[in-house]
Amino acid sequence: MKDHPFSLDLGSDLSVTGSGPYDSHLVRKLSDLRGYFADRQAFEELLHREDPVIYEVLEIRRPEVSGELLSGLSIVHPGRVGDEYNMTKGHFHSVRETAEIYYVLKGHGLLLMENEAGEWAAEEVVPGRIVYVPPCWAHRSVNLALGEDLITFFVYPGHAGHDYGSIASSGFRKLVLHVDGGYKVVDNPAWKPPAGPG
Ligand code: S6P
Ligand code: ZN
Repeated sequence: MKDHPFSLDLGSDLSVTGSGPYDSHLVRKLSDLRGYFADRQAFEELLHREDPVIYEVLEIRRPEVSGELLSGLSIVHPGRVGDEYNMTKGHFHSVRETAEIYYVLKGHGLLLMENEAGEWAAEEVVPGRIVYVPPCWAHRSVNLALGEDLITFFVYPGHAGHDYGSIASSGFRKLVLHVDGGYKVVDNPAWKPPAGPG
């Protein structure tokens, strides 16, 4: 873990294979994402043929306490499962009152967001754009470019934590599909309200 001031060069450290300044490297393959894509049949057919890496996360480790900032690179590889673009699992922060910033370095994508009051947002991004994810909004990165990685640099509070369970059981309210040569944000027919406490 880095505990002195440090700097890094995002311009030259984009390569996942290089040693880089990152402390951890998380790889999410298709088989890790069962239940996340809407077209279950397309998922199983693809998985039967291969188990591609869908996304990777490179993190700069710091203590997970308030006052710290956690940061790193999120890399969503291009591809689709059925008509649905490759995407991250998506999550709320366990401590709902924590925000996040994404700075887009490469590619073309959507930051899909929703909150528990039923609002949703889809910010289309290209390199140079920043997305501010407010406290209490779940967020997911979607790669819209079929031939290129979507690479973002993220920063969020050290004590935020991750709640994957809510999205794993309810899904996002919206799906991002490839339709007629472009993308379309549509209602998720399988979305269900989160189970209440108890
Ligand atoms: C963490 C931040 C990102 C995501 C990454 C992968 O709060 O939002 O680092 O972890 O984009 O997405 P996910 O939903 O699998 O964590
Ligand atoms: Zn987050």
